[in-house]
Amino acid sequence: MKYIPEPFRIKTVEPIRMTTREYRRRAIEKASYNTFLLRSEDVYIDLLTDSGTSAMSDAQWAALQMGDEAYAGSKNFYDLEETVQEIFGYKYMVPTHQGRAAEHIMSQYLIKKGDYVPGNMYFTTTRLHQELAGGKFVDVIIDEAHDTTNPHPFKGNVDISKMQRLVDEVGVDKISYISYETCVNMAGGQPISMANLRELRKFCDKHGIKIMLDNTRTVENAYFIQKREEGYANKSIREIVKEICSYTDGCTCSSKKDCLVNIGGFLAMNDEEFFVEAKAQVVVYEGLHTYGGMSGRDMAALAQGIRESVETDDYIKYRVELTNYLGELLTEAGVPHVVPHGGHAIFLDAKRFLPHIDQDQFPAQALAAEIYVETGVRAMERGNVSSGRDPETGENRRPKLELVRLTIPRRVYTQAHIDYTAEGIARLYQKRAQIKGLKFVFEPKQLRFFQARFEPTEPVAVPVS
Ligand code: P70
Repeated sequence: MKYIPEPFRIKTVEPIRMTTREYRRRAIEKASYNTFLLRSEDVYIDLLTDSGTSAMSDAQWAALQMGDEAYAGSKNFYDLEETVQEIFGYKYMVPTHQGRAAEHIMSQYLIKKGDYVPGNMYFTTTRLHQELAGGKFVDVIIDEAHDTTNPHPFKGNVDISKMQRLVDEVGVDKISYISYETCVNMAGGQPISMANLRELRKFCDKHGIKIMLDNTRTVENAYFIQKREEGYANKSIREIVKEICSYTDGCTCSSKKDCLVNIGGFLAMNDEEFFVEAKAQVVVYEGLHTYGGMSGRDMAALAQGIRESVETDDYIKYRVELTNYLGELLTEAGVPHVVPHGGHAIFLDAKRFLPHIDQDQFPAQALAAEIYVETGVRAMERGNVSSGRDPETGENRRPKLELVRLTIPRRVYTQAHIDYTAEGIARLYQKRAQIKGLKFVFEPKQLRFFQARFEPTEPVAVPVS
């Protein structure tokens, strides 16, 4: 099995604690079978998310000491602005405290009530802000993305014929922009190809439609392009990232992922009018336009993180290949999961793992809970609970993909942690018939997955180890 040794050594350690199965059974009951409600202290290996969970480098920790905490005009803002211009190529940038704040400001400006917003699969916060602005999300990702076994190398691609159909049906005036995500999270961390983006650019130029990038995982996407797409093997990650951004009109970014920081985000664009309005909105919701909800030191660490993410190609290779290593171990053990393996996570296919549980009894939610009890590893549901209810019918959306995400934080866990995780999940797979479905006991109206509470549809038989 191929494993890429870490391109760093460890300078600071944070102890983590192994608990007993009985302890974890009580902990998950207290958390009402929602891994978001577990205490971090009760988790051994935390694969809930790659968001804000990266280990910062010594250079980033040093940058924190250089924070200029002036209310207005912090030098760290200007450094961040220059870094965004240089690495991503956009003319203007407004910092925000995290990605969804950028989505909020962009959606309010670009979407008119009754508009349609096509996108290569939804993301939870992105779609919610589109809906809150009066828009309707339309999925235009290629069909292959909805099939967990399809080996297509660029399952994040947009199906241009679906875009054409939307234009024909509703007219370009009713389309706000296309929301284009790199390494599509909900599809399993699946990349887009440069060829697809180029073709989309042509289509959008013809119809006068803007392309707004979700830039959260563009560096990971660049690695897949370098590895898989003809003509890119000798291009650097930095060049590929810049080329991706060059075909788009602006971006939202959650800096908590590829940009290697624990908090932060930004909104960037080339259109000056949009920039003026974004600055006006950021002071209402975030803070002055030269900090947007971040401290000076946070902006310093972010600028350094952005530079590091593309400085050498070694880092991103190690990062994506570590994820792949987990996927390979699960393949060997016959555990059903999304292929090809994504950049930030391996996604277990809960429909195939637990075929005896109906989707309205939330198999992915139940599986994430049982993985925790079996191993102390925390994962995240990405299925019917995350997808929420259709605002028109009020029914659960029952998405095609019912997944559990094992998300790898950046520069945090070693090969031994990955081995341990894969062994535990393979063991649970052998006992899968004992796992029961769940029902809601508390269901929040928006982004319900974060705080929802559940109980088993029948009492859970404690699996015999
Ligand atoms: C995750 C996180 C955040 C995210 C993202 C993409 C492609 C925007 C954002 C928002 C955190 C998360 C968010 C909602 C549900 C579960 C988890 N993804 N676009 O774990 O950015 O969190 O900074 O506001 O992946 O995948 P932010």
